[in-house]
Amino acid sequence: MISSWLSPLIRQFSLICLTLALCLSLPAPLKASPLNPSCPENMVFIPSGTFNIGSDSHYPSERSAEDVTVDSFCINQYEITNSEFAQFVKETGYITVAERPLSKEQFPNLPDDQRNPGSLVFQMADKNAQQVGYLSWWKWTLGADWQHPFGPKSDIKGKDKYPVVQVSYEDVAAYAQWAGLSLPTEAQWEYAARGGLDDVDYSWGKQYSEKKANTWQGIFPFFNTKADGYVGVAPVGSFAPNGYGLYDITGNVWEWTSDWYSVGHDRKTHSSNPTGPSEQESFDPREPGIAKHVIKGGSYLCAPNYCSRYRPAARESQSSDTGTTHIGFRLVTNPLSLSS
Ligand SMILES: [Ca+2]
Ligand SMILES: [Ca+2]
Repeated sequence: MISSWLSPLIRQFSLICLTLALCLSLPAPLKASPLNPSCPENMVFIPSGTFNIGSDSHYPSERSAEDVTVDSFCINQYEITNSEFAQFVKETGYITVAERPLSKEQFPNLPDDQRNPGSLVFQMADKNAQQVGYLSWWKWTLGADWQHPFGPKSDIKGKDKYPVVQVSYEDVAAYAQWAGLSLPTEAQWEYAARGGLDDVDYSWGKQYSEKKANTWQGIFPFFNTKADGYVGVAPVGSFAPNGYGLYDITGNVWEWTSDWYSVGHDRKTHSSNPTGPSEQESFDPREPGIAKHVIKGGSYLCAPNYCSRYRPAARESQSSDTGTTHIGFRLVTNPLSLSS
């Protein structure tokens, strides 16, 4: 998703800054949910089971569908919100990748205006344009970060219950460490997203509905009819939950998983609790040489004419050092960990 010339720069910088994440405070003990003692607060218990991961009837990246088994686990009921991420930053002083400048020592040949902190921001195309270049709707924007998702003139005031965005994989992994939780594997995420429904395309059933999740109606990226009530991000829980009680598991914002990306599921090494390929095996033919993670669920930018990935089986690759205005996350934990 990020421009190929830009990604290596940010990637190198992220690795240098990795030590920040390792200096975080130890996680606080998890408190059990009063409604579901097997899981921490704000999490839902997902029973173990076998399901058909992937799809043979959609994008090639979803093939081949195969049965896998996952153990029981707990998963956040909602996408992690601005309020929750703010608490993490308040307690740890964590600085996200998008907030870090690129130093002259690290990038001596980089022009000054490209060394300032920033991130990628979605920009709608001119509705009168006949066509636009692939991914041209992503604009590198100085000053864009989780507190200013669309640049310095934007903010998150009054948006405590909106999902946090502009967070890289490094950022969400740091949050998970602080919270004492984990990023879901792709298999865990997809199993939970199905909500107990197998052999259907959507987390709510067989047919697409513009009322079931925050997606894009109209012709992407030219115009959005707002038929579902939201042109952009919606507060978490604005749409009905799936069969497991999970809100916005498809749509609203994409969600990071711990799996490295490769095309299809053939590189999954086993059928029980699969974890995907290794970092060295990660491969996206659109940007070879850049290891990427799997993101799931689609977002408010996914439309029937482009990126119809508001389905549990759908998947996309994302440079691990890059957040955008439409990627967030939720976390998981093992129910047995609560006994400690
Ligand atoms: Ca929408
Ligand atoms: Ca989502």
